[in-house]
Amino acid sequence: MIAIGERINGMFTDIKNAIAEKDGEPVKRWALRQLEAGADYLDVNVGTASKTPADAVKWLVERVAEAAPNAAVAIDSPKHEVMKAGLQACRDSGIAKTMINSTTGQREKLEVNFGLAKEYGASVICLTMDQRGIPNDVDYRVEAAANIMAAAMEFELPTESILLDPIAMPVKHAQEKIGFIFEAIRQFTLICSPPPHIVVGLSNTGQGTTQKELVNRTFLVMAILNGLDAAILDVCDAELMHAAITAELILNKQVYSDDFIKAYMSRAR
Ligand code: THG
Repeated sequence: MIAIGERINGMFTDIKNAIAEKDGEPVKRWALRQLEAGADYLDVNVGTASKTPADAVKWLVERVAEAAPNAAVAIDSPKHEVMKAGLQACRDSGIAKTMINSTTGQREKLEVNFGLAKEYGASVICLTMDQRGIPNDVDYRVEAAANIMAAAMEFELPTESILLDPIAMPVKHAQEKIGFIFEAIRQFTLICSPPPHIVVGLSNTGQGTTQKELVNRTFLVMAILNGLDAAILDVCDAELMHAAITAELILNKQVYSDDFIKAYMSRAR
């Protein structure tokens, strides 16, 4: 699984305060802690924590690079100027492996973000929605996904550099629609060969529940069975990571050894 650490996000109070006070320590701590816990990428999201998000994302990326110059970074923003500033900051501070999180499937957005992907050699998370808004069923998601993959081919981006996101929602508020996500994931795996990666923002699902760790963990295992191979998640939740690793093992995507958790953690990244 491609594990994308969710924790450097202005939605969390410590990161919000760090941005406001220009205190790099919490950012550096979370960078190292998440990498230690098995993160392949660190998601960097200013959110609403700053009135000058392009400056704030640059500052966050620089702090991550100070702590971990070999880390891979996903810039998480819907705003073009923030995305561009984040990718440029990665380049300037020596971070070689980058990801765009995210674009929608709207033609203008794809043109802009696929252009950035080529310019910066970044992979791209694509939300499977377009100008029609948040998806409510399977067919819309799959149609958006097919359009995205056709555009990726047109822009000569390899399928391995695309991550389709079916847009996970909270079980608490959209219980009857969760099944759509699994069906969409199954259909995404059939769109082209080799298939693109498939990712969700996992913590969306358990949001607001009293047992969010259990909800997130169970959802993740079910999604992996259906073809999910990436997630933006709490990599520091060891039970969550161990469940994901074990699900992949049972599905024959990891080689068994008596120490399979340790083997996964020491994998090349
Ligand atoms: N898809 C993509 N990117 C995404 C998302 C997605 N990025 C943002 C988000 N969704 C994924 N990241 C998070 C990070 C943290 C939380 C949820 C999603 C989270 N919320 C707490 C909760 O669940 O209760 C509250 C946070 C707090 O402590 O204030 O943990 O879907 N491509």
